[in-house]
Amino acid sequence: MRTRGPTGTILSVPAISVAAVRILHTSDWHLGRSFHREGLLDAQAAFVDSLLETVRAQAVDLVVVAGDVYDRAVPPVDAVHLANEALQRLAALRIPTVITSGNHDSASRLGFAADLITAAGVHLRTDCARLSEPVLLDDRFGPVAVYGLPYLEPESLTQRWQLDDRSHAAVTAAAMAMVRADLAQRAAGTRSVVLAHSWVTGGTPSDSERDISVGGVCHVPVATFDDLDYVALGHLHGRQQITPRVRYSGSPLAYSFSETDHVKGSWLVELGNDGFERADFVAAPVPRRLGRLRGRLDDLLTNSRYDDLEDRWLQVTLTDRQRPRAAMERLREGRFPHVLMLGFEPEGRDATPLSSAPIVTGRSERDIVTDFVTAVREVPADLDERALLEAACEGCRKPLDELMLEAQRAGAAAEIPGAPGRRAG
Ligand SMILES: [Mn+2]
Repeated sequence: MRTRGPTGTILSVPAISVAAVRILHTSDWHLGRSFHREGLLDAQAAFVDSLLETVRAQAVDLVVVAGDVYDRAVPPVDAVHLANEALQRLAALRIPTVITSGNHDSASRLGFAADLITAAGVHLRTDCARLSEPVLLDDRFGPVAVYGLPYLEPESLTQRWQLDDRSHAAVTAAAMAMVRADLAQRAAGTRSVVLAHSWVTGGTPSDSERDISVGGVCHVPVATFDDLDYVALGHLHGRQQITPRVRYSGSPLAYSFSETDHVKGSWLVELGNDGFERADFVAAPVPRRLGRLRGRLDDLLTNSRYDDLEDRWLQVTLTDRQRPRAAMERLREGRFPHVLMLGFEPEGRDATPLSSAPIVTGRSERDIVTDFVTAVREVPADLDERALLEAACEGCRKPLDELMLEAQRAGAAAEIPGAPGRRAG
């Protein structure tokens, strides 16, 4: 393979020779992401350790990461350190690695010094101009060409590539035409692998992918990837196969409670003489299992049915008719220390939203607020609470000038926003 160096010099990178191609397919690391305020960096580091262990134990020849290395365009420093460590360890093992940018990555930042890093066997494919330039491997059956498609943004590429249709399907089809043009020039029997960060029609999303649909229709038909030996997809966070040769590895960790039942990890793919032979799933370490609980607080705190959930990260929905006081504290201190999300869906409550107009028209403020308390709590305000509500209504009714006068008397005029004499800065 010949690649253009940063100053226009031609660097020669020889094809990598292996016995039979074994590819480890992963994606959507989202380094730097947390889970409902729980830091995940240690869990992400444990995944990187397990990935390296798999590479060694399974004699992997090629690692591919199909986008969303980072969670954000400007990732936190410790996430950059972890990515740096992962690449250094892969390079030290002399395992060729192809990494593309996803919709969460900044292509320019992830692709920093890509030409220099290529020399170490790590191929950062973040530039659309280079998507038809494959990384080449050789095994005893011949060459394998690996094309990395960065996330293709319809907004910017439709004009650049002069396409009629501004959609993910159109830009991906255009990119694949370039890949096929390159492939057609290569030796007969060259096997092909493509990395893409797309939502292929038929794929199932979860709650943790960022919407990819801005700028056009979001789905890409699977036929766009016909005739390739393997397509390593990223973007959807659940592992799934669209066809045996077109798969999502999913994210290595769960990033939303909608992924409670997911099995996380990577695909270990083998290519033989005729291309795709098999794919086996390699599970990733689980930092803490997820769980979802629903019921009345007292039952959740006492029923032995929930023993198995005590140590999990939990999403809890309480169904008590009356919203219990200090529910989060009671759940965490009483039994489930790792509750991360708490919701209320009272039993028997009519879920149909009411129009507020008939409830408030022609009624006193005091009646409206006391009714509101009864409606949300199902218990009317007691005498002390009524007095507080009354005082609050009274406070709201006082004219502003009266409030300011009181404040001036208290020598605190500057504390009232917008009060005369208050100066900006
Ligand atoms: Mn993602």
